[in-house]
Amino acid sequence: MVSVLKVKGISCQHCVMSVTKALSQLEGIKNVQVDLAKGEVRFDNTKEVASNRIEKAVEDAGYEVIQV
Ligand SMILES: [Cu+2]
Repeated sequence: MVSVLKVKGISCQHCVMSVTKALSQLEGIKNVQVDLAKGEVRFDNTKEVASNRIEKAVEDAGYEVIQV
């Protein structure tokens, strides 16, 4: 299942790396791709990881999920 999130605060390549790393560490999340211009994060959610866990990972990295 491909999921797309809108994430607030992604402003440079460093942010892209941080968010990618944070999400990639969750078991079941694969192929994380961040669109810097749109502030969109796409990934394969292979184990139907709960959205609150995904949001928490993003928030722990210092960003905010504004739309799931
Ligand atoms: Cu940045």
